[in-house]
Amino acid sequence: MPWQATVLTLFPEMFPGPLGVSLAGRALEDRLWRLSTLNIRDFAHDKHRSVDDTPAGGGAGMVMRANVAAGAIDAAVSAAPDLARIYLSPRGGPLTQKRVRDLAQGEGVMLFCGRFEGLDQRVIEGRQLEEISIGDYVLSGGEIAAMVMIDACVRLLPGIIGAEASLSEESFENNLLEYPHYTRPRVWEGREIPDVLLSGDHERIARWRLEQAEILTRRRRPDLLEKGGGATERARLQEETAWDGQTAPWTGDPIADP
Ligand code: 4GS
Repeated sequence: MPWQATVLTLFPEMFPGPLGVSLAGRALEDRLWRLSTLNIRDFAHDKHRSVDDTPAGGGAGMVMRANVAAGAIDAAVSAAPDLARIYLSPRGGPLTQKRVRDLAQGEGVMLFCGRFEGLDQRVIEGRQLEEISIGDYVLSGGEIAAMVMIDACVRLLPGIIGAEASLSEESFENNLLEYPHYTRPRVWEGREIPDVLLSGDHERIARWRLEQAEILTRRRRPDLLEKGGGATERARLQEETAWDGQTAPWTGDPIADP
């Protein structure tokens, strides 16, 4: 069975939306992953099919009803019992590349998209939903957050990106922001591609890129450096240039550190 995303939403017509084009869209056509939506409103009981009600204790806005939400969740779980059960919410733990990697390696995700002020707390607890946030801002609904999560997972599925290296070198896999990228022409509006990138010296290029990544990370995201940003890259480069104790294969003479 391919990786599965089941989205519970009041607006199923929003899907696949952007997930239907480019990398994710092609992969969907190729059946490398599966998308299904459930309309939460189909689980409403009353004749007005209402899904929300006024908040207990008063206050602004509306709350998604527990029984309606639970009906949708239970239907999704009985169709696909082994998916991670997630409620997208700004109260959740932050979505990280590590969580994305783990989710992409599993069977798939069931994503509950909230609208209004939120979902009755008893459903979150009673159905053991994991709350995840895509960032510290407030959306009008969980659908776009769900698309963000699905997109981040799908691009990691086996068979989707050819170049594995382009995945392991990118931001957050190593707690470093990415080094700057360039392509032709060499000069554009008077701005040149840094000479080192045209030198053909792969060792120097690797060092320059690491240095640029570290400068950028220190300036913009010092919190990533605290988490050990760039440690593995520094170790790798160190190893590649650890002349100490090496001997020349042709004479056996010790090699002086250049
Ligand atoms: C997020 C977020 C979000 C919160 C949904 C207010 C409608 C809205 N979901 N990460 N109710 N940030 N959800 O803003 O995941």
